[in-house]
Amino acid sequence: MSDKNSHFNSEDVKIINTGCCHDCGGRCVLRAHIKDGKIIRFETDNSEETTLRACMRGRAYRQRVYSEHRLKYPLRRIGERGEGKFEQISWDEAFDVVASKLIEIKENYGNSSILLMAGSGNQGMLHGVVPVGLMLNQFGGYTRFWGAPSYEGALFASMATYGTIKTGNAREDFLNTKLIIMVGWNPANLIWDPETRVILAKAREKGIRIVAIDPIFTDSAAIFADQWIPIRPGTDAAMLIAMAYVIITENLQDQAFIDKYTIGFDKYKEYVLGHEDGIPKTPEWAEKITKVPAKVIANLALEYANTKPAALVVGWGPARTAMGEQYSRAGNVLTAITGNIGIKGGYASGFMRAYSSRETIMTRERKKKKEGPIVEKKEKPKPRAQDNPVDTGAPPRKYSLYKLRGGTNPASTRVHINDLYNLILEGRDGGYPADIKMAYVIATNRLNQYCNINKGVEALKSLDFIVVHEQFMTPTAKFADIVFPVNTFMERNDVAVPWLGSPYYIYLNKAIDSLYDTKSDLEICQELSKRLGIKADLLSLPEDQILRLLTAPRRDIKSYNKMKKDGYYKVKVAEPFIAFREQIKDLENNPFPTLSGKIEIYCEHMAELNHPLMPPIPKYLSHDEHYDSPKAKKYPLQFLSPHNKRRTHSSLHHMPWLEEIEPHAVWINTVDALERGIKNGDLVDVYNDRGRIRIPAKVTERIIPGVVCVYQGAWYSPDKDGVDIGGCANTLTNDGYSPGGACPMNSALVQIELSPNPLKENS
Ligand SMILES: Nc1nc2c(c(=O)[nH]1)N[C@H]1C(S)=C(S)[C@@H](COP(=O)(O)OP(=O)(O)OC[C@H]3O[C@@H](n4cnc5c(=O)[nH]c(N)nc54)[C@H](O)[C@@H]3O)O[C@H]1N2
Ligand SMILES: Nc1nc2c(c(=O)[nH]1)N[C@H]1C(S)=C(S)[C@@H](COP(=O)(O)OP(=O)(O)OC[C@H]3O[C@@H](n4cnc5c(=O)[nH]c(N)nc54)[C@H](O)[C@@H]3O)O[C@H]1N2
Ligand code: SF4
Ligand SMILES: [Mo]
Repeated sequence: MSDKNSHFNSEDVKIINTGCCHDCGGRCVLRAHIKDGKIIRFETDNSEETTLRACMRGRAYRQRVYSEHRLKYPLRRIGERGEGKFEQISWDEAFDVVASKLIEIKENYGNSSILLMAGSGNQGMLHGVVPVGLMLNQFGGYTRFWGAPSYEGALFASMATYGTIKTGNAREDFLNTKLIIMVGWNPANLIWDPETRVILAKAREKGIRIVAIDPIFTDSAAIFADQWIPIRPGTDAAMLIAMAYVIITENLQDQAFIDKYTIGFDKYKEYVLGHEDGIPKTPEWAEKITKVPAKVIANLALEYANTKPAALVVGWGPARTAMGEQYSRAGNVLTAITGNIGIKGGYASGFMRAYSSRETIMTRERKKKKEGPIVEKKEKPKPRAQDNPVDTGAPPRKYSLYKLRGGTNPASTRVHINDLYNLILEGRDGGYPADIKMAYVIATNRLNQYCNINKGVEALKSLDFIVVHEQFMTPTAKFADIVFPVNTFMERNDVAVPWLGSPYYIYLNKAIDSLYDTKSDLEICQELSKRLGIKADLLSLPEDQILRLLTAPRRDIKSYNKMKKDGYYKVKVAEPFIAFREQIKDLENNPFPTLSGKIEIYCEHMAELNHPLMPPIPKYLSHDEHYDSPKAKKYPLQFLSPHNKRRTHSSLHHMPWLEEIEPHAVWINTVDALERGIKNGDLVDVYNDRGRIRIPAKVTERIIPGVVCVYQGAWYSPDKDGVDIGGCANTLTNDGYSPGGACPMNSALVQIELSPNPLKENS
């Protein structure tokens, strides 16, 4: 078969347009070259801009598809829970066991005793969690979580400030700005869509000034930035508030914008100037907290206020902390008081989800036709989260912004995603809304990816039954009673929608038959549904038919067939999206979707919630696992666990090509290493009261003193003493959550020492 876009064709090689949709903000094109039923190589998108080029992880994907570690057939546990001992069983047996357990547990304890632990492994519309959610909804429901590990602090702050999560400007608009400030944002390594880093490279070439604020000298700081401002983790709110101090005292705020579009500036001013608590939030005040010199803070404040338009990008990493939403709110407010909202080259910092182009088109169409909702009656709606009967009619969660539409689901039947181990261990007696008996685990390496693994082990061990859909024997799958072996992107059809409203879709055409005795999540749910007595509906249709139904409401896909043929569909966009442009042009007819209709510097709804750690204006707050807490005496190092270029969470573990890119290690500054007698490459123990990991040290100046970093995603692997020699960050992190719902993955305190030398101990 010939293909004009390929340079590598031969008669016996067929090219299938497919893609990769792991959860890294990507969704990228892969063109699989198939020979004798096997993928022999991948190309990626070679078409015109915007390119949907796969990253190195996608390009290396053959090593994952053909990994010897793939799960090959259904498994039943024979050893102790978590021991990892299983026997092969038939699909029929596996389906029978799971269906009968589901029925038994439902009859004896009710649907709320079934906990759905779902994750982001597959971002397609059809596979992964989607069929399981549909099946369990029809089965009477389940207990589910609220809160996303990625961004809950940012989301809460966005809702509180703007009443929506649709903030930011489209990527290409970075080329219209004069200054980009990246706070805790590393798009050189982390994918937000395949084009973001290309745009930033172009911005740099254009001479647009870029500043990076991060405790780590990231690849983004190195590649894109003119200035790197190292900062103590968890203290950015103090820096942003001190910037507001400089702007206010220099009278550089955009007063006309503030008067017209915001409420509560005066209350914020009282706090910033110190009239409220006697502490003026000067750059000198912030220097002591952040370790950023007062002069650097003042200069950046002056630069931001005097350069218009400017884009302040308040990233998610610093919001993945114990007081995450305060930082995000402080950033949002700063963009408002400088009037950088709703304008070309500006950036309404917030959730950081520039919805775009795609939505603009849909909205515009809707307005034009004045025909009401996008989903017409004859079309089957997308499966909706709120269809879970266990949540139906439940009153709102106590500290949610329940008066606002959108954002976090307010049902009080739901438990925070980082609090599920307490839910399992304590149940109703502990004040939780359910007593959990079984976990249904799908597309997540739950144990590995959420905080406090040792507590997680205890919780999973206490359950009656666990079923896991997986492709690999992950640390979580080891705890299953039944493991369903699942196929990969390459072995089924799906459609994926990218993050950030990027204007394109990818169609993942099935490239090869399912390997071994694996099935798709959809096929598994189809079989289970029969045994659960669930009537045929969406789930029973063939893949392509379901995909047509699921994509039907997306009017900007002008040709489904073209999307399927090409493996992608790029939506033509008239102009880049700018959040709140309509509000700024005509506020009267387009109020902000907040309760006041304006940008809320002071949020009355938050004030009503009356939570001591949820002030209605953004504040810098310390907490009990911060650098200045009593715990820091025993555990003086702040621990970060960001995402990195080699991995997508824990999904790409068995890929030697990717391991070569960056060996797993704890990053530690030369000063801290010297103090502890640690040399580059030494094996060290990183520990706190929650656990201990053992990994090599990377001694580097790229991280500031007092801070250490272990990139998330390495597989938890306890030795006989319980020391995690896999070096999983979450062995050390705290399973709490901020008042607004942020997971505090970047707010742990630890100590480091050289690992015991086995040779010495044995002698
Ligand atoms: N310490 C620390 N921890 C973190 C973070 C952090 O910054 N620091 N970040 C958090 C964030 S933002 C996120 S989003 C989470 C992600 O955490 P998870 O959602 O758990 O993501 P993965 O670790 O990639 O695990 C996904 C699993 O799904 C499997 N999988 C892939 N495709 C399929 C499929 O089609 N079907 C099925 N059944 N399984 C499939 C993969 O093999 C993999 O084991 O991690 C969080 N954890
Ligand atoms: N390659 C790759 N790309 C990905 C992912 C992946 O796993 N791999 N995951 C995707 C997913 S699901 C998500 S949610 C996003 C996550 O995207 P982010 O949340 O942006 O990613 P992180 O790497 O956790 O954090 C970004 C930066 O914040 C810094 N940081 C941490 N704490 C602080 C702080 O207190 N202050 C400041 N100023 N900086 C701080 C870290 O050092 C890091 O450089 O990435 C997505 N993209
Ligand atoms: S791993 Fe993420 S960025 Fe890389 S190819 Fe896959 S979807 Fe794209
Ligand atoms: Mo995430």
